[in-house]
Amino acid sequence: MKKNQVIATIITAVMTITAATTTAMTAFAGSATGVTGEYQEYNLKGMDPNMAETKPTVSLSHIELPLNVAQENPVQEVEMTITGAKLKYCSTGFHIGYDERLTVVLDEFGSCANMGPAGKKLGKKDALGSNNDLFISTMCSENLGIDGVLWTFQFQLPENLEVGDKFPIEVLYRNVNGTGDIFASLENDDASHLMEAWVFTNGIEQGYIEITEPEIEEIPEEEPEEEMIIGDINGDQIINASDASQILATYSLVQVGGDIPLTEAQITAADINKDGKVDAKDASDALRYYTYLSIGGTLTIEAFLAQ
Ligand SMILES: [Ca+2]
Ligand SMILES: [Ca+2]
Repeated sequence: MKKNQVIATIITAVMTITAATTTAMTAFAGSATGVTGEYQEYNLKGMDPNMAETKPTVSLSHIELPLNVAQENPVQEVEMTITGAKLKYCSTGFHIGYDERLTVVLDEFGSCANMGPAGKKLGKKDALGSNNDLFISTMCSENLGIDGVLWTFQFQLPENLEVGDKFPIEVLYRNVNGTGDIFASLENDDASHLMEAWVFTNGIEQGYIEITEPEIEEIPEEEPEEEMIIGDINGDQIINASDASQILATYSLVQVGGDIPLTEAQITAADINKDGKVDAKDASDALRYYTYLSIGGTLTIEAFLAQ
C-alpha cells in the first residue's frame, strides 16, 4: 500500500466514528459491565490467527484504587500498551469504549487521547464519540510503531464512589460499512493481515478501574509514656545518691554549655522542687531525701519536701 493510500485509510477510519457511535447505540443499551458499546466480531476471512508471525498484545491499564485514594484523585490515567510488535506496525485504528459513569477529560488542546512513547514517530488522530467511546488512529510512512505505551486517556471518576465499583475501559472492535479497525504494517500484506487478525481475536487485554477497600492509614503506636518517680532519675525505682549525683552531673554539664542528656520524663523526675530547672538544689534535695530514707523515713518525696 502506498503512503497516500495508508493516509486515506486512516482518514476513512476517522470519518466513521459518527457512524460507529450510531451503531453502538442501536446495538446495545447498557450492560452489566457499564460499557455501552459492543465488541463486534472480527471477520477472519478464512485466516487462522495462530499462523501470525507477529502476535502483539494490546492491553489497557488494570487500575485498583483504594476508595480514599480514588476520592482524592478522581482523574485517573489509563494507558494502552502494545507488546510484541516492535517496528512491525504503522497504521492503527481502535475504538475504545468506557463505562458510562466515567467522563473523558480533554487536554488543553481538546484531545481525548495523548500519544505515548511507543507512537513517538507516528502521525495520530483522536476523536471523542458521543456514546461513551472514542476513536484513535495512527499512520506513518514506515513501520515505526514500537512496544510500550501507545496512548493515554484521562478519565474522571464519578462522585459517590463505593468499594467494589468497577469501571471497564475496553477496546471495541468495530467494522462500520466495511471500514474496520486496524492494526497493520505499511505493507498491509498477508503477514500484516494475520497480525491484525491475532490482535483483534486473541491480543486484547481489556482494562478497568476498580475501587477497593480504603487504605487504613497506619498510625504509629505511641511509645508508652515513661512512668517515673520524682527524684528517681535513673529509673531503678529507688531514690538514692546515684540520682543525686546524676542530677548534679547534668547541672554541671549544662553550665558548661552541654545539652541536657535526659529524656523529657527524666527531666521531670530530676526537677524535684518543680521550679522548671534541673540544678544543684534538686541534687541536694535528692541527697537529703535519700539520707532521710536511710534513717527510717517513710514519707513520700513530695511530702518530705513539703515539710
Ligand atoms: Ca534511682
Ligand atoms: Ca529544680
